[in-house]
Amino acid sequence: QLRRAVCPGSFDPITNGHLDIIARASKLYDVVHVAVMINQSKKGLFEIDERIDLIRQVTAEFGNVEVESFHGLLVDFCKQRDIPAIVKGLRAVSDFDYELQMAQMNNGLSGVETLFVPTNPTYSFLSSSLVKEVAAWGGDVSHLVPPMVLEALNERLKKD
Ligand code: COD
Repeated sequence: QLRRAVCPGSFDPITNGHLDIIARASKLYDVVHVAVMINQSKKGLFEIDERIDLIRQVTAEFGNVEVESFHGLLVDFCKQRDIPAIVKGLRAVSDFDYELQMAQMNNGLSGVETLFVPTNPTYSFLSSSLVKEVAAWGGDVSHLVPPMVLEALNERLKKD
């Protein structure tokens, strides 16, 4: 049986920090599912399909990453696909409180385990929202996102 894990998130858009965690998970598991979780109360910069498209392109080289969106609870995504493990990056203690709560809630709901991977220190300050804010004001984020994402950001921000 294939060993599966999920890397969930909003990925609006995917950054080098996300990509590092997905790459490391893809070495530990046979299949890594990337779940773009739909949050209707949060209007993103990128449409769900655009996020999926970018993630597919930048993870293609790993060879064992499957990308899809999901509307609902992460534990239901896991149940439907027989995924026993969630892999999350931890940036700093500021992530820990909330991540611990979610891990305990998810485990209590369905028995799914959460595994934390310490972020590459190069990316410990990195988030999609900071990338969007810096890029919107014309700051250089070329070292923080894959080239394809940089292009998509520039294209999107130019239109607004
Ligand atoms: N370095 C390392 N890892 C990183 C970095 C970085 N610089 N940035 C992000 N990450 C990792 C983290 O593990 C993070 O959790 C994940 O990538 C996703 O990040 P974002 O910002 O794209 O996504 P979030 O934080 O908005 O994602 C929250 C979820 C969508 C995972 C969560 O809300 C969820 O599971 N929602 C589904 C509904 C549900 O089940 N709710 C109940 C939860 S108990």
